[in-house]
Amino acid sequence: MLLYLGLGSNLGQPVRYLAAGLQALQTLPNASLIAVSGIYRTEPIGGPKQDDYFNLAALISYSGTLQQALCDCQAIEHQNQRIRNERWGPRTLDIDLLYSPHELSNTERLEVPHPRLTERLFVLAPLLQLPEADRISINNKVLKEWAALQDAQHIQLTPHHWNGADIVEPIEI
Ligand code: A4P
Ligand code: MG
Repeated sequence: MLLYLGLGSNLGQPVRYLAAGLQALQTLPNASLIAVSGIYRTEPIGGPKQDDYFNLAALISYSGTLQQALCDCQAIEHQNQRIRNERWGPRTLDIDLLYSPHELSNTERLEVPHPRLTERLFVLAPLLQLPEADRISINNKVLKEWAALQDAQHIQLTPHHWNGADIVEPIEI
């Protein structure tokens, strides 16, 4: 199945954690990385006062169920020193299952589409850079319409990008 993921980090060296997350997804035997968005620096939404986040979205092809994908993503978070304490608190690596074109889940342990996807610019902006994302419709609105409804949330595209193996900054000439 095709699966859109959202990655976020705001502890330690966030860009390194995002790169480690993508590299780990790439090495999963049952997943392949199809596309990665740009990397955004975003103001924290919710939770305590905390540092800015770095967020990106990725499209993977996954052979398995959504529940198995959640387990795989949580294992990757765990390998990256993710400690769960307060909700919406700072984290080294968060991997959320955002959307799958053919799969739904509506349990407490797993809600796909992600329940807060439509109200967060830090998710919508990177997601909209991925293939076919402009066709995703949730509650009768496409993602661009949801993005236009948001109050200003400060987000900024960084010069970092995924080169297929790592997240790099363009070299200045
Ligand atoms: N869970 C249910 N549905 C899903 C899903 N679609 N994807 C369950 C992933 N997990 C899902 O998540 C808590 C539980 O949600 C999981 O055990 C899983 O069974 P968590 O990652 O342990 O905790 P969390 O991330 O603190 O909670 P939550 O509610 O997922 O938070 P969000 O919504 O992910 O928000 N601001 C900026 N700028 N950038 C960010 O990335 N992230 C958050 C976290 C807050 N503010 C942010 C950012
Ligand atoms: Mg999460």
